[in-house]
Amino acid sequence: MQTVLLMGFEPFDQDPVNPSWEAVRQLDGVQLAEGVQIAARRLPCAFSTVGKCLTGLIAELRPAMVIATGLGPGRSDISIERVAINVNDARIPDNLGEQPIDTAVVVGGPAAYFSTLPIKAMVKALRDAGVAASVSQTAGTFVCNQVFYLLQHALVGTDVRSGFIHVPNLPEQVADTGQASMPLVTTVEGLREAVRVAWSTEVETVQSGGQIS
Ligand code: PCA
Repeated sequence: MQTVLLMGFEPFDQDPVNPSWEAVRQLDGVQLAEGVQIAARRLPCAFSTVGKCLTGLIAELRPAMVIATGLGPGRSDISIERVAINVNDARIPDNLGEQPIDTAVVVGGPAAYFSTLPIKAMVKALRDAGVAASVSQTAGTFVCNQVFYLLQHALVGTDVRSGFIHVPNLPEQVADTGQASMPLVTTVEGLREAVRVAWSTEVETVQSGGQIS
């Protein structure tokens, strides 16, 4: 049996829930193809502990593909991230009260890593399935970007594909602000399709996912 490791985050910034974990937990055990199963795991939202957790999961599960997900407050669609950068610059403290500013994720590491997932094929498949999705050019500079960078750093040179997806808030999280949101059922279906396509796509789709600025 091969494993696709799919991760979501614990709540942060005083939110009682994190839709990334609420969604991926529903996909735990889902069979993607014959002999391929999703294992869903939750990550801590803390700069100092999340790396150990990530490498521990990779060592334990020996996954054939890894996708991490997190909440992107304000995102209006399933955002397939293109690039992780070697910078921590926290606007708010993490769940352990740490707020690194302009530190490296990996001292001496490359400036950035690209996702090794077929990000254009994933966006196309989600849109074809009626789920709003786009390529995102930045995963931010908080814990999600750190995890994305550490993930790509850990798997560079292997044939294990990996990447990161940001998901929107749940409607109930933004009832008082009117920010963008996506119902949980849509996020779950979007992530299921994203993982399925990431697993089964051998040749990336050629289609613009760019932005002017
Ligand atoms: N989102 C945050 C960290 C945890 C999460 O779900 C981020 O985008 O960095």
